[in-house]
Amino acid sequence: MKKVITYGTFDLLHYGHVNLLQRAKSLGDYLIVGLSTDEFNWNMKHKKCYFGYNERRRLLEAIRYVDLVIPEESWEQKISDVKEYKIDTFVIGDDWKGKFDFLKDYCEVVYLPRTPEISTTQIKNDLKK
Ligand code: C2G
Repeated sequence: MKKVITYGTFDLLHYGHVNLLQRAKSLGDYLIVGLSTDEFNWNMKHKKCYFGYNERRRLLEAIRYVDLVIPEESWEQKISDVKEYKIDTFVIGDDWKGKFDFLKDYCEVVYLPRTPEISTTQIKNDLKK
């Protein structure tokens, strides 16, 4: 069984996120999502989420491409996650291109093109108009 992992906040879930998850799953048989906790988002990513961790987790678990959701609590957990879950491929959007190349010592690293013209920030800004 080929196992894939990706990480993110996935707040105000939109089709760009789903496109990423669908392509990530197509690279293997089992997809794990490291979902940024509220604390990690606030303290390390300086993101204030609209939906809390449990709501965001519930939404992700409803997506057919997602097999398991685990908490992302630190930048440093990726290597141990890859080892613990015997991951074959790490996937993330190409806005992160190069940032996780250190994982190449442990698994395949794939940066996928982002879906253009959609982001949580844009949704929030558009709703303010
Ligand atoms: N994404 C995408 N297209 C968009 C928006 C997002 O492909 N229009 C992808 C991102 O590249 C990322 C995933 O969807 O792979 C989740 O996006 P975010 O929730 O914004 O995640 P991010 O804040 O980039 O967190 O340790 C890694 C971080 O947790 C990634």
